[in-house]
Amino acid sequence: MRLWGPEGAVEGLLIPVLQAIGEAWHRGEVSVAQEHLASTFLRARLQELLDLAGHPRGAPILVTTPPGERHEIGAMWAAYRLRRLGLPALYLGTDTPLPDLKALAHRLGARGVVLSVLLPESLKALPDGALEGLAPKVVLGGRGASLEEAKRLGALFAEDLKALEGLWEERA
Ligand code: B12
Repeated sequence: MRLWGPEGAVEGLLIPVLQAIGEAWHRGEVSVAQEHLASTFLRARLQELLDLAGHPRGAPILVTTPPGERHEIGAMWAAYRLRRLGLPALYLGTDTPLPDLKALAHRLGARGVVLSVLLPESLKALPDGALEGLAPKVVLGGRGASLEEAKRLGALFAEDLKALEGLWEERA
């Protein structure tokens, strides 16, 4: 971690290792227990980084995944990248029901919601306009998201994490 720096270690080592173990699980070469061990280790490191990035004040950005989506690393990494910019990103965990997300966003006065999507099916299951009005800005990203789906659902699309960062430049 020290030699690579935190971001180098996550992007250059931890995420590729998780991907390799996850792919091996998908091929049936690695057990559920082994995959859980690797995911739990990586999740703990990402949580540490999130904590180290501080707890900026202000209207939060809620980061989660859509209903049915339990791939969590992309969401945690997106939350960290926003936090590192001084933005109050709150990682909620995965698979959040939309009515609950909307209620929490309104209660906290959130400036936005960010959804990390790896399974395209999790978006296909949602009706047109399902993300409209969740928060002032709703952003979809990740390999399972697309501009077309974002438009259909009433959200913005960020092609990658750099684009996501650019969407919050005003730092209200
Ligand atoms: C690890 C993994 C798992 C783990 C998840 C562990 C966990 N706790 O998160 C386990 C084993 C549980 C799992 C389960 C499943 N998985 Co899986 N999984 C993976 C794997 C290997 C890595 C995913 C990951 O976490 N990557 C880490 C992230 C950070 O990397 P990334 O996805 O490249 O993210 C980058 C960008 O997408 C982007 N990004 C990510 N989020 C966001 C958000 C925003 C806003 C922005 C701007 C950018 C952004 O930035 C990231 C960094 O550059 C992928 C294959 C792969 N090689 O990627 C399959 C994969 C995603 N899984 C897949 C599938 C099918 C499943 C299951 C349905 C399998 C099953 N039959 O049960 C279940 C679904 C569970 C569910 N309901 O969500 C498929 C999806 C196929 C598809 N439909 O397109 C994949 C692609 C595997 C494959 N080759 O088929 N999986």
